[in-house]
Amino acid sequence: MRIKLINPNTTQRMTAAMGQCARTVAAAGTEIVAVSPTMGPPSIEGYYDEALATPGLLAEVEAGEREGFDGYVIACFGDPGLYAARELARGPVVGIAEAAMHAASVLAPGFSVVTTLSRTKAMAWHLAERYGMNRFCRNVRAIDVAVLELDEPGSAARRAIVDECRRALDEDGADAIVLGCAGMTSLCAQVEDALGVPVVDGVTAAVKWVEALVALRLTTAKRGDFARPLAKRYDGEFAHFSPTSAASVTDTPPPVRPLRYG
Ligand code: 5HY
Repeated sequence: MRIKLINPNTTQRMTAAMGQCARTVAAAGTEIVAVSPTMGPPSIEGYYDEALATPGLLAEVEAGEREGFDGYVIACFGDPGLYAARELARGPVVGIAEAAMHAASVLAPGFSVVTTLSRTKAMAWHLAERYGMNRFCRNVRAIDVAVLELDEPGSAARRAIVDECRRALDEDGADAIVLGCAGMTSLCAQVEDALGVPVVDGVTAAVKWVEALVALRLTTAKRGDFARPLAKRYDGEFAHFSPTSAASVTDTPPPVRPLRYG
């Protein structure tokens, strides 16, 4: 199977790091293609960044449909454009916040999110609410390190993440941690070793979730909310985003695959 992992920001070194981590957990028959849009913000650290990252993300999903991808990961903790992407995709589309929160919710009675900037904490709370995770999410904390500083040589990010996680375990009643940034994926194992509790990275959690759904031949429901967008002509710079009524690859039934039960 082929999974497209989309980093909605344009920073290629982050995309490469995510792709590398994704491939360490992918099954033998799973190809991971990690991409970034060519247009948009180099990092997503607020609602404006997120809004302007979404068109490029959706262009990558539409391209993925033409290229025959079986499923998608939206590799940004705000899960930008998730529902719009599901309108375009035939296969499953999973956001890393969604995957990480659900995974943590079956590993512990409660988890805390540790993310980058304080200004994006409310975004994580909104996602917990949207995903029905409020009863599990004990707190959302931030280390106030910029997304693109996480992997800088000599960065204090790892230490800052571990220290904030320790405060979460001591003060929030959390028994597990959700890493609140795709840029933290490479640090997950080190943080978990330091803490001795489950630390969930959304990039790898989302990859395995999409892989499982595709292996079960489960696809996005193409009726109701996630049906293809209604055909209309968009104006101006967005004309090339105009949804068409032409039957697209998403209108064709998924390929028949033997179920992997044996
Ligand atoms: C992310 N921003 O995962 C988010 C993290 C955040 O560029 N990739 C980004 O702080 O919301």
